[in-house]
Amino acid sequence: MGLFGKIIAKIKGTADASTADWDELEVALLEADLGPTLSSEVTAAARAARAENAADAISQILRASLSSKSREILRTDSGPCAILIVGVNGTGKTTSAAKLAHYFAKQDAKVLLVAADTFRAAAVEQLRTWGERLDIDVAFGGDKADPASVVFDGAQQSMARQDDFLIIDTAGRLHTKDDLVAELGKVKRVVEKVMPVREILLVLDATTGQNGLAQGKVFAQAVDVTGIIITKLDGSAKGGIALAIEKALDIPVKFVGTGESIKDFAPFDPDIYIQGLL
Ligand SMILES: Nc1nc2c(ncn2[C@@H]2O[C@H](COP(=O)(O)OP(=O)(O)O)[C@@H](O)[C@H]2O)c(=O)[nH]1
Ligand SMILES: [Mg+2]
Repeated sequence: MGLFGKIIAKIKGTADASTADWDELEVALLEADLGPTLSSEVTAAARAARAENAADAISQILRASLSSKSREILRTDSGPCAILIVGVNGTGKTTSAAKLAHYFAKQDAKVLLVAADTFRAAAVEQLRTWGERLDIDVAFGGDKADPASVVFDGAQQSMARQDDFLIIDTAGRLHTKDDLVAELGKVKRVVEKVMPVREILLVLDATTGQNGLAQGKVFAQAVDVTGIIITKLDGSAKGGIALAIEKALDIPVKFVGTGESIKDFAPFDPDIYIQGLL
């Protein structure tokens, strides 16, 4: 049974659901991280429908709250294009960059990964280890290399090889918004000297709930985020964050991570997602 299954079953079983039942539904929605606005909207819609139709009403409003923007990965008609992976440290950027590279490689696309989180030696090692395991090339620089120079070299290499995708794992330090704007802006401009950047994917950790949403807002103000990867949906009873984010930012969730291994990654499917919630 999904996150709201129990309370919906209860409401359905009564001819007239009580105020306490509706409150219970609203609390369940809040606990699932739908956020206050959406939780009260959904409860009101369910309440306006008859109790036996509550599930349909909820499913409809959840569906309508999802972004109508395309969830496809944007690319160029020909020649390489770049995907920037951004987000706070620990959210799952490096893991998701590797998973995404593998996802494309399985479709016979040519991919180069760039280890641009040069502030942490372990982050470069981590991506290189993924690359070896998955048989995907990884561009990297020396110890504490300037991220922009690593990215520039990687982009030139990728252009020479005529890859389909250049996937760039960036640093997630977030001292101030100004730092973030300056750093991500620089990385993007450097890549764009060589090839177009078609996607900036923001990685958000589902277990951080509404805090993740706040992070999302900061990044969306700093750069043109084109899509979201939600990670750690496996370890979370808070799957509602995908909805809260799409509603608040109108940026489509494009992929979800559901575990630490390479297979735990898939394009976001709204139908499966909503079924899972209900
Ligand atoms: N359970 C779970 N763990 C994940 C997922 N994605 C990443 N992780 C783990 O989260 C931790 C941080 O991931 P990492 O890619 O290093 O984050 P980064 O600092 O943003 O690059 C690692 O232990 C990953 O294995 C996911 O979808 N589910
Ligand atoms: Mg990392």
